[in-house]
Amino acid sequence: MEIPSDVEYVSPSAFSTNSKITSIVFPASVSKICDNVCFYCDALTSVEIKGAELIDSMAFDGCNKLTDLKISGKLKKIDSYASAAITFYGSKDAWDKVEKSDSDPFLQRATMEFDENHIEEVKGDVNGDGEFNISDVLLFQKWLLGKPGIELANWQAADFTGDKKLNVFDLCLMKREYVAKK
Ligand SMILES: [Ca+2]
Ligand SMILES: [Ca+2]
Repeated sequence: MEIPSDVEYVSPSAFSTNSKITSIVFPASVSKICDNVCFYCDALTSVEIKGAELIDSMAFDGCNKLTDLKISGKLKKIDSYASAAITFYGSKDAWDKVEKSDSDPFLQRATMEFDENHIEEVKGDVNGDGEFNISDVLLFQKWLLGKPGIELANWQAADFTGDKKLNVFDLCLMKREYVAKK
């Protein structure tokens, strides 16, 4: 399941003991993975955490099938009981700086993969600098007007309508999103 990208908070134990969910994507807007959020989700195999700074205790405790856990490079602290195979969107150095328990058996067992080149996708961030702001709106507008030499680093970020095409409808939604964000 994909949690909508405007959700900022998922409460502790939100999916606890759910045996139907097989995958969960926590959007970049969710800054904290609360305790027990997926406690004993025994069908869960993959989780992607796009922006959280904290993974609280027992968030994935008892998720025995969870073998694919992708974690944002923004992570600062991971409490006990993560999982078997972790992909961290950052360097090994950054991972070493994450506050964690060295005696956590789950972390000790985990196989780590470091994906330093992963770009956290930020909706609207067409120039790919990691933030959505007025310069993205102006860039996209110029691109739509066909100004020469204008390139979008990440065109998908502008596809607000989700139809894999870019046009004025996307620009309208982008502007609305920009105004709402301010
Ligand atoms: Ca940007
Ligand atoms: Ca579109």
